[in-house]
Amino acid sequence: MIKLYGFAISNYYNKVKLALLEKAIPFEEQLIWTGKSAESLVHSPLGKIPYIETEHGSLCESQVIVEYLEQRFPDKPLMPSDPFAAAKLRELITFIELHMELPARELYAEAFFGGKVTDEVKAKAEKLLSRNIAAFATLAKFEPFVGGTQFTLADCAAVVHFPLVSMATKIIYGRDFLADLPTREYVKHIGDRPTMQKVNADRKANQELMANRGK
Ligand SMILES: N[C@@H](CCC(=O)N[C@@H](CS)C(=O)NCC(=O)O)C(=O)O
Repeated sequence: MIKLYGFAISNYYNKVKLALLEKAIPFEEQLIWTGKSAESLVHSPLGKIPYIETEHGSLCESQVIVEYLEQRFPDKPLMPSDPFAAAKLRELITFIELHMELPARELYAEAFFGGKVTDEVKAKAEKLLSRNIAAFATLAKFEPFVGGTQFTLADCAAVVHFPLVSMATKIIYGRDFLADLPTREYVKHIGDRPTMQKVNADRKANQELMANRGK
């Protein structure tokens, strides 16, 4: 049985969890609040979550994990068999994660965790996000899924990352940088799926658990 390590507030954790649920792969969740324990560092040397344990060993990096799941459990495919069509979806995932979520992540300390981010960091992220989101808009389809007419691994990424990019930019700059894209409707539409409803319900429960931890 696959074991998924991490916590359900994490967007990257939820990306993997959504793929597992969509593919109906049996799995167990193992709640860890940090990937920095000595034991976790063996499985995820950068101390990041999520990671999974399989009977062959452990894997970290969410995209590596979902691609492994896709190959190992070919039933209920979340990627097309055509190499070019699959590559176009990976292109979208790279844009969303490397060029949108990662620059937005620089803002999370202030946007979500009560910290402070320097004006320099804010200015750099603003520049990157403006350029990168405009570029992404030329690639994304929303027909109704981010890569076309089928739900794919690109949706597992998009639906967990878009809300954070929107919220962080709204809080820090007073403007949702994704406002010109139909991401709200898209996230709502994916939110109707029973799999996403479970991801969201577990995320809320995990948020409450986290809030009560210090009490
Ligand atoms: N590229 C990684 C990113 C994972 C990631 O950034 N996870 C966050 C939680 S959402 C984390 O573990 N942050 C702690 C850290 O970076 O030290 C992936 O795709 O799995």
